[in-house]
Amino acid sequence: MIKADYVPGQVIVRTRGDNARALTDSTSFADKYGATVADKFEFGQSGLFDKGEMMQLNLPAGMTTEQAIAKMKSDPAVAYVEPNYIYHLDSKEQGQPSNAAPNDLVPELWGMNNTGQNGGTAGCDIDAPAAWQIHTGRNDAPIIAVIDTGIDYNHPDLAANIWTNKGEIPGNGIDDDGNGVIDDVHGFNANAQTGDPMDGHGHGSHCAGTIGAVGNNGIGVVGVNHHAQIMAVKIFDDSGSTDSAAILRGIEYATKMGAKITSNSWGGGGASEAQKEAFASSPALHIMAAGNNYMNNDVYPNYPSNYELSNNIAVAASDRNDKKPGFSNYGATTVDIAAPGKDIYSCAPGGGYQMMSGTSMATPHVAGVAGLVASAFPDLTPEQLKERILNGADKLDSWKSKVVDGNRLNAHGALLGHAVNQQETKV
Ligand SMILES: [Ca+2]
Ligand SMILES: [Ca+2]
Ligand SMILES: [Ca+2]
Ligand SMILES: [Ca+2]
Repeated sequence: MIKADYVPGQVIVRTRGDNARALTDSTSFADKYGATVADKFEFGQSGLFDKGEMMQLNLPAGMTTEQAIAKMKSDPAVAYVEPNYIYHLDSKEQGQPSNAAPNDLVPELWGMNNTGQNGGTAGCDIDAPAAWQIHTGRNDAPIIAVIDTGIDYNHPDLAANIWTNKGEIPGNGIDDDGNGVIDDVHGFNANAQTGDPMDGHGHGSHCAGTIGAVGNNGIGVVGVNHHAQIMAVKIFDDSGSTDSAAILRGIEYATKMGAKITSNSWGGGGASEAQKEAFASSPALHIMAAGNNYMNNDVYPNYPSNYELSNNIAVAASDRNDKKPGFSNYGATTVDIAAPGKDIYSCAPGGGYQMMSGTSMATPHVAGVAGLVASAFPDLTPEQLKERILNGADKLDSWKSKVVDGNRLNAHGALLGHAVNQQETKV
């Protein structure tokens, strides 16, 4: 039995090579099972199964996903075969959008700067103002890809910080840069397979605002980065659904177009060898939500955050008093860090703002700090970037049994490369 939800009648297959050549090509492999190739994915650097191919197959009528997996598993040309799993967003609640916000570092942004407003505890924040005294980001900084529901790239508090594909001429119906996507000016819609990643849902724009809403522009909110290059990679449709194939296309695009950091506020589904390989082979740091199932991920694994990779960070949500909100998953060994993820105020599509909660909102705080550090120190490897973020985190007793080393994100510490608060909530 396959435990997680998946798209019926489809599989993701990875074939092998023998170092010199592929054992089969995708079309003859599909033909052998009466299937058709729906998509192929290129992840060059893993070297795990030299010369093979990763593909999405549509199975013939009458063959179930379970039957296909059972058959293909015994095929010597197959490295692995798995369902095309279905994934969901990791946000909990959604407030009403509001256009009212007089300036940038508004009191709603307790995660950036907590002085005890609105029932919070002073200091339970990421020390953003201290970090901004060191660095505020750059418009030519390393690219941060938001792999989500898309981004409202016209939002007045985001537009200046959205990545632009310089090789692509907008709106001419031509794939000018030859990357396989027509008119992909600000990113890719991996779900509909078009060049338009506009957000019709809200989740992705909210995440983008936390990473890099334009700072000091007199409107809305301020992101962790005042200036940034944010790439919109839309894997979810506007109702918030997606599957493994769209996710693979999204990771493939972000990698190909040079993203150095990816922000992944989604999960569910099952353990996917294909996704693990995609993340592992992508030379970026991948920030991943721990999930909102009230669960201990050490016992009940959550994906993608539980993949054991050198280049990922799993993120739990903290609240304005440095407590764990009930919904947030945790894991003393499988969750690396906590970050603000309850009552987070950020951008909404159409130029507005809204409050949302979830490990979905914690993840872009970490992705934002990763972007800020990468902007200040562009030569760091993903592993070095990860080390700085974890070393620079506050080490809090309240988080010790819940995440690795009791880490709660600190932007100032990440820029300095060492912890600035060992236990700031002690009374
Ligand atoms: Ca603090
Ligand atoms: Ca293109
Ligand atoms: Ca074009
Ligand atoms: Ca702003």
